[in-house]
Amino acid sequence: MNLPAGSFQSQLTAVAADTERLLTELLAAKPVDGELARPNRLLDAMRYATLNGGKRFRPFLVAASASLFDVSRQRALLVGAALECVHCYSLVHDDLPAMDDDDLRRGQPTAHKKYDEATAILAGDGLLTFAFDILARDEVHPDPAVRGELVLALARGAGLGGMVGGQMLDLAAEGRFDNGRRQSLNEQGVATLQAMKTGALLRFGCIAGGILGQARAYERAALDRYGDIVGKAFQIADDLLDVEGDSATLGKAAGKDAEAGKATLVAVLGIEKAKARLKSLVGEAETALKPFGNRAAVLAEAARFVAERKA
Ligand code: GRG
Repeated sequence: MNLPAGSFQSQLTAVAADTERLLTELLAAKPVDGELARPNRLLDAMRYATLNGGKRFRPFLVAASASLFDVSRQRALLVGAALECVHCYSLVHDDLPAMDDDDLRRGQPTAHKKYDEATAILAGDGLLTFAFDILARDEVHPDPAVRGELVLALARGAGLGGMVGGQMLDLAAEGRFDNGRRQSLNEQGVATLQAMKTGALLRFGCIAGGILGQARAYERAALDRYGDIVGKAFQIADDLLDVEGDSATLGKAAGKDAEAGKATLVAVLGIEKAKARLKSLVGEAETALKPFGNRAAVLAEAARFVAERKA
């Protein structure tokens, strides 16, 4: 698949700027229909958690997959903004003392450091709920069945059998429960944990374009496969960065996984094998995208970006 040099980066930058604008509008001070008030401190913390320079890779996945089916950009951006709200909530809660206990996120104090724990918990709750508020809006799609499908898919990706479930498995593997006994996981166990914790939201980003575009079953299946592969690659790259990256570039503490004895594929396979796995996943991503031909070149490039990212 061929793509003019720099296309992926420029599309990512454009989606990031549009998402920032849209989230700023959505999180304005004025209450919308059905709301009584938007308390200042809560709104401030929700804005702090979302409008702070994330890569916006998930909204990019929605925009790029939606563009395969000529979906309007505004609709894709709204779904991307909803997904980003869930992602940002998960980061706020993941940083809390009861979870990863981090002081730094995206190069800034974490939400509970900037505000306080109660405010950070409520900001996360507010963002999670807000995601579904966005998806339920008429502007997302005129057909309520499409909106319902998006709501269901995001709920499944974010919840019990997705990200939240994956986080629970992660904490158990770390030895947080059961008197500190670590639940040792084999390669398959680690892969399942990561597909849930990290992969499920990325996968939603990829299939969302197919839902919005009312794509055919084989096209949805191809996006689902691609999303699964990108999720795996994203997590291996993240684990490698934790081992090899530095905190200044990452904007968060490095080296925490080994310190916490986290279940990662890098820990199970070793660095060299993990790197080889990452490389082969990039090839698998290209294969998954074959049904779309050159129109999916930017998604293939995105898989390479995930594998090679430095932050
Ligand atoms: C607390 C319910 C709950 C879930 C936590 C997000 C998460 C699940 C754990 C975070 C641990 C972690 C670092 C996972 C690796 C994948 C990941 C979410 C990385 C951060 O995503 P990026 O790189 O971040 O897209 P930006 O800042 O660019 O948005």
